[in-house]
Amino acid sequence: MPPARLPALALLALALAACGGGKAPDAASPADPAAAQQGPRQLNIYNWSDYVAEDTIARFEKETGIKVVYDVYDSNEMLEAKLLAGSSGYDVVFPSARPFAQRHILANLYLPLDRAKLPGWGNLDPAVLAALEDVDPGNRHLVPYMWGTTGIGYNVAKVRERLGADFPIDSWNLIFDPAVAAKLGDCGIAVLDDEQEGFGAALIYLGRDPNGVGGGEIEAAAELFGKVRPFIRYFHSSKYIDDLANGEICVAMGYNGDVLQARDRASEAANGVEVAYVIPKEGALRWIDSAAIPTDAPHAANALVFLEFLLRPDVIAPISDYVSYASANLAAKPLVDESVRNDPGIYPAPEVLARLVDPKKLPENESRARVRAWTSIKSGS
Ligand code: N2P
Repeated sequence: MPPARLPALALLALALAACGGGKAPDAASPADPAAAQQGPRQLNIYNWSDYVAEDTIARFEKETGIKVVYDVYDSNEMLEAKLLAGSSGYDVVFPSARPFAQRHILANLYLPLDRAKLPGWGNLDPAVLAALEDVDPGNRHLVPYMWGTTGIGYNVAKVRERLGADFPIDSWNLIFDPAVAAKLGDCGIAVLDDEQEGFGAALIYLGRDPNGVGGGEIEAAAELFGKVRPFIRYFHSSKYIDDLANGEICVAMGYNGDVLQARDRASEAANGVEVAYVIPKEGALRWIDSAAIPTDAPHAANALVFLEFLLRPDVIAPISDYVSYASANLAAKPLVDESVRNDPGIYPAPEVLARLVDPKKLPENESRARVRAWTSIKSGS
């Protein structure tokens, strides 16, 4: 079944994941490849929601005979909480590079990869590997998966109706200018429930460094959110996909591929809703998500089999097509659908790429202060 298209199932999966249900250890370890062929042929994957194609998991199970337990999350914090609690039971997880995978590697939460088991490694884009070098020196732990941006998804007709046909839709002002947001509040503005994304976008809109520390960044972002809080319908990191597609909301701070999936869902449903994605002119955060094997993975050998599966161009290209994200697999690019390759929301033009900012690992006390401030921003207190 495709978890990517079934929010109710996804929720169930989250609940099951919370109970740690359904996972049994076997004897497999990366040091013992033969063990991958024995014992329970299982693999426990914890991935972002809406992040594989409909048939990806079934295809892997059919080809390898390994049974997959597939759970989903919609924030790095959920993944991190599981990893830090220990014994998550997961064999493959997909953290964003900064600061998450970076601090997980420092905390020895991931196994070094056995490259001998990953002959497809050479398919990866050297530029993406280089961009991860500071996070994962020597690219020892992370297999880069997809990368993208956090920008604005919107309902073309509803926004135009409220702002006028000539109003340029190219700025974070849709969310952060109280005069603009006030006009859109009635049709619904959604914001990611993620302090890195929330602070990042607010600081970029203010013309400040999203990684800035010690210059009153938290206060400035909180003040900005305070002005538009009455117009924000909710903070959530995945609900906006269906809501945009159904016309339930008209603006969302969102991940590029998720917004484009909303666009595709609307057009498949032929419901007359047109969804578009824009990387604001002020700039946006860029992120890179990777696959990694937790140190205590019960089926680590099977995890390597799955990572090698993902490294195959014939596997990753259809995933890219379905989820509307750019993969880190250079060899797969010619196989990716032309409409995806030519979509500037997926492969931005060089001048847009130049405006993207990588989040950085902030000092611990700053991260904690942001988390606290984010809670009050959301509650409007
Ligand atoms: C997948 C969202 C992944 C992007 N639905 C956030 N890193």
